[in-house]
Amino acid sequence: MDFEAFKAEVLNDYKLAFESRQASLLGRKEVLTGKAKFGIFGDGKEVAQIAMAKAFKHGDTRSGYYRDQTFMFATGMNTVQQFFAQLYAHTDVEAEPNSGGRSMNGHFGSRLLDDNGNWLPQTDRFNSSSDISPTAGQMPRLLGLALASKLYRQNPELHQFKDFSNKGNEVAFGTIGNASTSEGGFWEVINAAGVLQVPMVMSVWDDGYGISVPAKYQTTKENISTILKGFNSDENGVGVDIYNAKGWDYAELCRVYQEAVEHSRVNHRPVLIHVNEVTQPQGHSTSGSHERYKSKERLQWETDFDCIKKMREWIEENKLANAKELDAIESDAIQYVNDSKKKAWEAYLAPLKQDVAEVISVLEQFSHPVAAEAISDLKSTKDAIRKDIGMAINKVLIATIGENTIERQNLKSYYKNFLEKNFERYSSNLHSASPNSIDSVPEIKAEFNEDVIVDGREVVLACFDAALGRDPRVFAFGEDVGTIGDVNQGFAGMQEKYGEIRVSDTGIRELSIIGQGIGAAMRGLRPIAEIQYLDYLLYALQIMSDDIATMQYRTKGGQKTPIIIRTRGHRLEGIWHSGSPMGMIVHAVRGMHVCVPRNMTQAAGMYNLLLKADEPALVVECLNGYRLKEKMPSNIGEFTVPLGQPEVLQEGSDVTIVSYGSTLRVIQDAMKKLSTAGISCELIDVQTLLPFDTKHTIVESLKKTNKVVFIDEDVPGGATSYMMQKVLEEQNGYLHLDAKPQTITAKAHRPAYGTDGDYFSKPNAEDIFIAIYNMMHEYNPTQFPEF
Ligand SMILES: Cc1ncc(C[n+]2csc(CCOP(=O)(O)OP(=O)(O)O)c2C)c(N)n1
Ligand SMILES: [Mg+2]
Repeated sequence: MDFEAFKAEVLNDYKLAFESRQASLLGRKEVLTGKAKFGIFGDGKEVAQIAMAKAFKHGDTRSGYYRDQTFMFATGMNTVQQFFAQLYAHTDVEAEPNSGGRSMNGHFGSRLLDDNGNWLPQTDRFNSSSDISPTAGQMPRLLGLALASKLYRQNPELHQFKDFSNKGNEVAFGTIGNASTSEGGFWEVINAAGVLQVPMVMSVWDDGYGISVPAKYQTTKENISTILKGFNSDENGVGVDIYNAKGWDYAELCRVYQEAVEHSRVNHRPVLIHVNEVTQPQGHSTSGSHERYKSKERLQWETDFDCIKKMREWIEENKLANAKELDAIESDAIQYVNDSKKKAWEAYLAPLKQDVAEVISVLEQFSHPVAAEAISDLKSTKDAIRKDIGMAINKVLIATIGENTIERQNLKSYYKNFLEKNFERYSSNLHSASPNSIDSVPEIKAEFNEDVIVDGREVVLACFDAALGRDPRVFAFGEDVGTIGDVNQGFAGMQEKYGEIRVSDTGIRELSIIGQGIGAAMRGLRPIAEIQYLDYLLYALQIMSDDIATMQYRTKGGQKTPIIIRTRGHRLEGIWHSGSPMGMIVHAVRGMHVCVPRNMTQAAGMYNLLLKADEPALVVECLNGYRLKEKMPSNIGEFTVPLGQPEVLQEGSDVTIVSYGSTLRVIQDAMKKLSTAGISCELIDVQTLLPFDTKHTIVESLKKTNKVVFIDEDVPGGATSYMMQKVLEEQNGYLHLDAKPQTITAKAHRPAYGTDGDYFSKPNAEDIFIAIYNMMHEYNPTQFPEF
């Protein structure tokens, strides 16, 4: 590069850094003057991020946190105007592409999907996964984003997917604050990246604090790179290579990033860059001031070592520009940021003003004095928002209850429309709406040419074999999944057949197993991430809830992660091998699907469907079902079980029983006993808890039996209550009841060990018999005398 070009690049970098700083300063003002609710900014981290952006290439991807605005500006993934649009919570994704106004400011992400939910290419542009607030929550996903490059490089069958990867030459860039490295997920992912040897560049912005808590309370020896030294690669070349740079040293940062990223990209090596001596000029966020907890000396040091001040000094020392030239750059930057902010605010206000004007014209039709009051409320509210409109409309509707006028009809229909529009703004995109959503996959029934009876585990094995054979993007991993083909042999022989890159063992690290899947799925692959037992899903439930379940929603349809999580649960033995905490799970993961197949054939049909669709799901197989005999479908790789469609397993006339999973077999046992007592039950397997009976078929059974019992192995008030709400409230099942609806569940504790532990802790056939018999006794004591 010649001197002039070099000089121009440096000055452009300075301009960018200065603009970003202005955005932080102005952003804080916007919050303090009430135009935005909360602000968290990247001041103090500008120069390091510019250095990072220089090493970031098309196809690369970021998984970071709320300090990265400068990086987003430098890569063009955000403009300053878009940054302000997010601060104001502008709901239009054109104006605010990160989240469509759904995430607080500084939560970045690029659009990975088109308006129909289909993948956009990734290799011809810069990419960023979308940020979440839980500290270190970006780590699990980062591992998968990096792992995808390894798969794309090592599996030649994947080289055809050029939109996602150029033979695995892409690097995944992570960023994290120093204090957040205290989180378990950070350590788990650093170790896993070292084991996997994936191209991951982890930057730590070390400003010495996590809100008010200094490094002394966060990090052993107060230095993350010192204590990570043992990860450095050894003579075998394996490890996580650690680099250091000072946050105010532009030249050093540029050099370190070039070297570290190149090393990672070429050698597929994880690296960590500890960016030390970073400042926080405005403190942590708009929630408080740092003068409360930083010493005078520290505050003075932060002023002296401010990265922008230092960069300016360096430019002057090296005679790349003089003070006058730099002043001009600064005043241009100030002007530009001011203009961007203004444009963002006006664009944010314009549709609101329009909505206010529109509702006023509807309210003006009323002669009622309360309408005039509502109009004047709206007119006098400075920068009225949609909440003000909702309040004004209801003020009038409440005051005019009973007046069946045309104006009131108009206002009611206006209100309905208003709610629909705001549903789109604030509640849409919880799930995929793409042509590959679960609802668009056609049902193909299982076929059985001749009766081939096998162990259940052979059915899932054949399903996975077909999936791996059909699609090179499918890969499976988890504890014991590789060499032995999972603890129940569902992948037996698959590693030998398809290679270690497709079917692999992982360390014992549930959180990052899921992260591995999340990130890889975001880069076009089809991971089947296995959690050995449902009882250990809790280690991963946080990231399922915070990252997977929110992804479509928090990006307003801009990103997706079609990960399939496979696990096994329900009845077996002991406190940690027989769990069925389905209520906890379905409440934590709205935004995902939760399948609870009663046997391996149903499970296989669900896997087949999920692999054709593009949505994330959890499949809980029955832990006690692998050795039970099932018929092997002849179209094992093809047939699908649609989600959200219950199946009536046995018809009956007296009581409807709604259940799922392993409990169904216990119920069937109880039903035999009930039929000897003259009680006929209809047994319904819901098959999936999310979605739940989307066509409202269960209520049809209640119309016939007028009695309903919900049974499972969860705690009292767990998933049975969830099912009850769905059927009685959502489906209006209460209209058809002649007896109190009931739930039969496990006890509130986890099951004790042994057969008797199971018998007395979980619902057994006798419990079920007595509960249902008593229901019939109450309903007709003559026919069914006291038990
Ligand atoms: C799991 C979790 N715990 C607590 C918080 C609240 N919180 C937000 S930022 C933060 C401090 C993070 O400090 P650091 O990682 O050093 O990043 P910095 O803000 O200093 O750049 C905390 C405790 C959170 N967001 N998530
Ligand atoms: Mg910090």
